[in-house]
Amino acid sequence: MQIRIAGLSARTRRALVPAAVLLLAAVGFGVQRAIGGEDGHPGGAVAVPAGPRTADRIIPVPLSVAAGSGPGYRLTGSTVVRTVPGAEAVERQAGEVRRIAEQLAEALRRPTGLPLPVAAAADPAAGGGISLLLDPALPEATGTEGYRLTADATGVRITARAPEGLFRGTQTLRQLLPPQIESPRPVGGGPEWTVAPATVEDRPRYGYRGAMLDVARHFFTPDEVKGFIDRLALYKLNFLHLHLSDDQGWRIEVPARPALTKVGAVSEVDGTPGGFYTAADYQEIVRYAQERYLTVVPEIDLPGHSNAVLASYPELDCTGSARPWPYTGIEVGFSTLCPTGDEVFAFTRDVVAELARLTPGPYLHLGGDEVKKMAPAEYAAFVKRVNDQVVAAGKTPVGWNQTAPGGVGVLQFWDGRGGRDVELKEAAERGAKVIMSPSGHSYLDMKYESGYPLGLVWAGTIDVWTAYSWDPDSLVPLPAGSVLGVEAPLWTETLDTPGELDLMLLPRLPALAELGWSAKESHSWERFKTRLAEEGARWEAAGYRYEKRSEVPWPDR
Ligand code: TNX
Repeated sequence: MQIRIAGLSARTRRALVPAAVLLLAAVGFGVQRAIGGEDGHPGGAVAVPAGPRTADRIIPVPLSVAAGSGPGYRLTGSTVVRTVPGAEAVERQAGEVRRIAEQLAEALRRPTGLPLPVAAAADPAAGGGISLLLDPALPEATGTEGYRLTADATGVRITARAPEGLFRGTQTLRQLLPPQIESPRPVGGGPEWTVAPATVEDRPRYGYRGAMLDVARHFFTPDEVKGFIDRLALYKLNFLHLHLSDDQGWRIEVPARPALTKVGAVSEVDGTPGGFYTAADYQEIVRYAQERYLTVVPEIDLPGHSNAVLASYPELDCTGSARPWPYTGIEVGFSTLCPTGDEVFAFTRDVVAELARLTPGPYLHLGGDEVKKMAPAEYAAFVKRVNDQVVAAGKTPVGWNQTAPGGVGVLQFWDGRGGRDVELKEAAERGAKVIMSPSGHSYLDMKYESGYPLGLVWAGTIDVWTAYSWDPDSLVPLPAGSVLGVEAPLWTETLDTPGELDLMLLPRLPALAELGWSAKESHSWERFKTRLAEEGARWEAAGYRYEKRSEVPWPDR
């Protein structure tokens, strides 16, 4: 449900920003950090090979890619998308495979106008067309997300041990076609729809590859969130973290606590109308994400970042920390829920129960960042109690790295200042797992460079090179095996339209995606930026906005 009055949105006020952004990008101003070394920053122009897209262009770069020879496979009016039934054990997943085939066919039909019917093929060896095959005999190391793709003049074949792997393979297939394949409508006089010949073997480096959308500072409708999911799916991300509450707004209905949405959802940063998700809205987002093999991680930020809760239930404000409501500024750290007492934990229990009920995924994020008005012992005790409620509700708690003293088992690293990195290491030595979201590299709300019209700068500026040039396993010294993966948070204090999200996301999200998916040995800024340069045409075809950063050798630069 969106509370938004047409014409009053801050979106209107920002209408002039895109022009300014393009202008600034065109002038190519900016201070680049000086870095030496052969793979240094930002490098000069690199020639982008002309001609059809080839297999070495895929982002994130696959485990192994061999470009084939010959003309590749051309989609025609007689191309069929086949699902190939395999062993009995996998037949149970036949419905899921069929859905993946339908999704693929639908995506390819839109730009090509080809019929691309989906059919079950009796014979796995039957050539031609595009075939999707579950094959439990693939090496175990393939895992659930790995896949093998071969494309030659006779057809395209994707095999995987699980449906998820087939889906990831279909995202690679999209990238083997010309960029216009991303167009949501028929491409008149379009190109030949040829899949580049290739053999790809692929599987991810990390099991957790996420992005976070802050729907609290500015609300985004379910359809807008679906658009965000589309972008993540293309780069093989598998977690969507939704930041559902903060000082400026509470964004999910909790029937036992109706004031949270009656009062706490009415506005957002800048004072524009806010909004919230009903249970049905949220479940629709979860379903849409699931169909793209992304798991939703809901976050309720406690005990700080809680002004919207305090406005809704003033009795939870025993320290007088609330600001007048609605709160439309962007200061952090002032609000605090009552640290002790039955009422506050009855409240958190109600919220946790509802989120657990609505969320099929394993994780529930309890926030825990930037609490400036609680004694450390009180804070740790608070976190521990909510942590235990999450566990009792059958979910795995996740917290920002400050929650380490509260015993949270999955910690999202964002800020190592003030000895937090040491605290994190100690927690990891006790067995905690870590999701890497270093603010200086992966915060997509940081400006590309100073003077950029959108975003913040408190963690520095993040150009594409900075977003790409770090290693999740070694940025913070942690025991081997502690890192579950990576996540790119997109905070929205300064962003309130999908177009603005895109400008911050593209081209930096693919950098994060490659760090999360691709083998460490394959990381190379020189090669990455050349691959990235080809994505621009795909985003243009898709209607996505992106920032034409000067460190990327776009073909028409
Ligand atoms: C810090 S990162 C925050 C957020 C802000 C963000 C802005 C984190 C856990 N807390 O409340 O939105 O900076 O970049």
